[in-house]
Amino acid sequence: DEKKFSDKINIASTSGSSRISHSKEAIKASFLDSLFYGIGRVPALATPNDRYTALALTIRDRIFQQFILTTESISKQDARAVAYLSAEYLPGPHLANNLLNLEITAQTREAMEELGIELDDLIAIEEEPGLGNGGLGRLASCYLDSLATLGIPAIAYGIRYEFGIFDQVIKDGWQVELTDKWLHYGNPWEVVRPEIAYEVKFGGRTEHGADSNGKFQVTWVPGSEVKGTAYDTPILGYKGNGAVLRLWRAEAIESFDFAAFNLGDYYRAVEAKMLSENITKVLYPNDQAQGGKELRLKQQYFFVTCSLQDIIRLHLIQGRNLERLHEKFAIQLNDTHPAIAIAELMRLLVDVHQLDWAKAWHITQNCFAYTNHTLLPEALEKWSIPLFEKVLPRHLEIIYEINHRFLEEIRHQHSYNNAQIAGMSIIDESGERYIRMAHLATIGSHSVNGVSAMHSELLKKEVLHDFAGLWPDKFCNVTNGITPRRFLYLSNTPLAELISSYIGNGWITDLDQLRKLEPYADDVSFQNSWMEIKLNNKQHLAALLQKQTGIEIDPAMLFDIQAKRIHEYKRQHLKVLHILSVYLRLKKGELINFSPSAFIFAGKAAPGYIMAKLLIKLINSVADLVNQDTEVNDKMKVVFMPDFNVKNAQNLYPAADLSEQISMAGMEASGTGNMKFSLNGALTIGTLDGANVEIRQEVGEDNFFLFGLSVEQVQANKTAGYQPYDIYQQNQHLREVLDFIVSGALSQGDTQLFRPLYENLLYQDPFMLLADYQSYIDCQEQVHELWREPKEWARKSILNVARMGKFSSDRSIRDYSDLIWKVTPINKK
Ligand code: GP0
Repeated sequence: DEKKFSDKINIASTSGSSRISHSKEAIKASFLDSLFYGIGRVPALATPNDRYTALALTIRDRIFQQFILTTESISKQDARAVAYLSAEYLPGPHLANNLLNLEITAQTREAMEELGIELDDLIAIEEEPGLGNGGLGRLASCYLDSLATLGIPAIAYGIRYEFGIFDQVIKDGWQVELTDKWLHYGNPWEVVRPEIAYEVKFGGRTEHGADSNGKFQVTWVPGSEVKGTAYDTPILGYKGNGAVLRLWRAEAIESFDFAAFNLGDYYRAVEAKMLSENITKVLYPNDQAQGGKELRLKQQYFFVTCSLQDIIRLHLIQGRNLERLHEKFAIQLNDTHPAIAIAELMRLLVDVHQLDWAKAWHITQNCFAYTNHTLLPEALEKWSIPLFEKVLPRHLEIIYEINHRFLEEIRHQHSYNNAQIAGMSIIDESGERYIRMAHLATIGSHSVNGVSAMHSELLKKEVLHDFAGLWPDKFCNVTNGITPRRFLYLSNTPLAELISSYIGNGWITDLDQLRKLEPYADDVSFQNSWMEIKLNNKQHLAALLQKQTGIEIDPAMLFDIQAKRIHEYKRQHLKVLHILSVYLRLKKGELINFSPSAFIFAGKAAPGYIMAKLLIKLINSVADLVNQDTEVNDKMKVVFMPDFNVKNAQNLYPAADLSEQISMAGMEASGTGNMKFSLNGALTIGTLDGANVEIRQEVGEDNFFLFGLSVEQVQANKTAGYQPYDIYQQNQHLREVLDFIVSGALSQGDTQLFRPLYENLLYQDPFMLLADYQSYIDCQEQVHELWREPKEWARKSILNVARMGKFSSDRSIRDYSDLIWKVTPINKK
């Protein structure tokens, strides 16, 4: 029957039918159909959310139309596909982006207008899926956008957290976390696929014995089981192709505790359901740190096994041989969060599909590639053996076997000594025993990459040094990138249109074409239009901030912005020291060449990260003092924008004059916010860290404000026994600034509140703020000097944008495709 059905349908002609056209009239008709028959509403009773949902469904139909065509081409061409495994995604609001990618914004706006609806009101209603913490999750979404745009067959796998990253509100200057309720009003973008579901086992024990044919066989007798169900969100690339974001939700398996239910123990049966669903309840809100939490390990294993079982199913239904899995799938591990996949694929191939170990290992190594995102020691995932054994007893055995074979190899074929072997082992035995996930990922993959040139070098020099010596060819670099669709075209449409009117719109899919702007960098009328757009964007942001915080800022001020997770290594407090230095000097009448500035911060702190939360309080305390002080508040304002997320970010980047990228050198793997600011015409003040190095190379030394110690200098300083207190004593101005923090002036006379921060800086200062302080202050003087030359500033701003081509995520995805995945785009139609 099914054969007949599929034979009867010609997808290309059916989905191209006029019923789903992109005309204004068709959109209007579909909208009303969705409202009436999709959600059963009449206009008089329709709430704003009903209208939003009806439009989302209208657009979703049109996405599926493209999506179906892509899927057809992929299966016809039998192309190699990418499976991207990531515990986090931050797609941002879908509606406006999908309209842009379908190129139907204008007619949709008109269609809505004719119905008396303002499109922007509907766009504003959307709650974004906050399924990630920051850079890492947003990177995954930029990559999915580029995969779809380039037409590379791809499935992105992840977790459908019911509660994503918390909403941040500021109360009395402190961060308060509210639960995210992104699913509260439903999610029109996703489609549940109840028939795509897999069983997931946990705990229990293993049995070793022979099967009925006498073959050695391990059986995992689990302690509990849950089911993972697929929820698909089609992701549309620019002008056409589609990829899918497949997120897994944990549910109770049907048979679960049926016995208890039959006995009348209703509560126990329901409790089992509840416990099963816990696995995908909530995203862990820590950026870069691991707690060793059992539930977190379960989340990781849960989404990994569902994804791998799905990949195997997709492979087998095409009638392919499992031994050729690696020829059809390139599986990318976004950090070590999904690294358990190495052991899980071995288990599926050996225990479930009965392949022999050597064959399974060949397939595994050739499927997987691993991206490392950090050198921070506290962010390198490790699991204590007892915890791991309790949750995944069979995987522990498999990891021991992988490790044993690996250590034998390096001992005998490469004559490594015991100390080196201990350093490279998957098991850390220096104290309590741990599994090092980065080692598992490195050993089980054919490729390991860092996320900027500098980070990839440091990875080889430090964290994975001995592995790089053993397998030099395994290591490579893919510098991060961002999608120009969302982060320029969508969020800064006036600038995008100005650019297109000068150089055409080829840049949207070929960002290097921005170079064609260079000849206009000195063109006065182009400069004027450029800066006028910036000013409008600043007006827009000022209005938003006024609404959010009540603080008024003058759009003519220099907008100096630091927006990213709050972290000591990112040094938001260095920015605070600068602000206080400006404040104190203005008060004394010492600062003459200072142009009025608005200092804007945004970012969330991990709820358990005390120092980061104190930093937010400090910023808001400085804001309170400065903004009330009539002696200075026409020259400076300080604002903390609450709830930094993709939606708010899209309002920040276009309005920035100055981008703060001031982490201690060697700490920020890449950064991607740095790219978003620069692509929107902000100049960067930054250290030689992560991708800043490459941004400076591209835009030119003269168009980048550089300060601070280099990585080598940081290391030399540390070796020499860094003494922040000496710097404090030697620099009188710095001393005044630091002492001001604990003077009580910021805290109604309380001299204790900020003391932990102050003492940390004076006596430890692990991120060397004091060492970089003077260099930063001096560099800020240069910023202000340039700001007084508006033409020069405009010129540099234009050159920054013109030279950002390298940082398109399209380039990153091409690098991954050529260097690592060996995949090519499909030909459509
Ligand atoms: C790195 F290890 N990053 C981690 C992590 O757990 N979470 C996270 O967001 C970030 C890096 O800090 C980064 O430098 C990088 O650009 C991003 O991953 C994507 O590679 C800051 O954006």
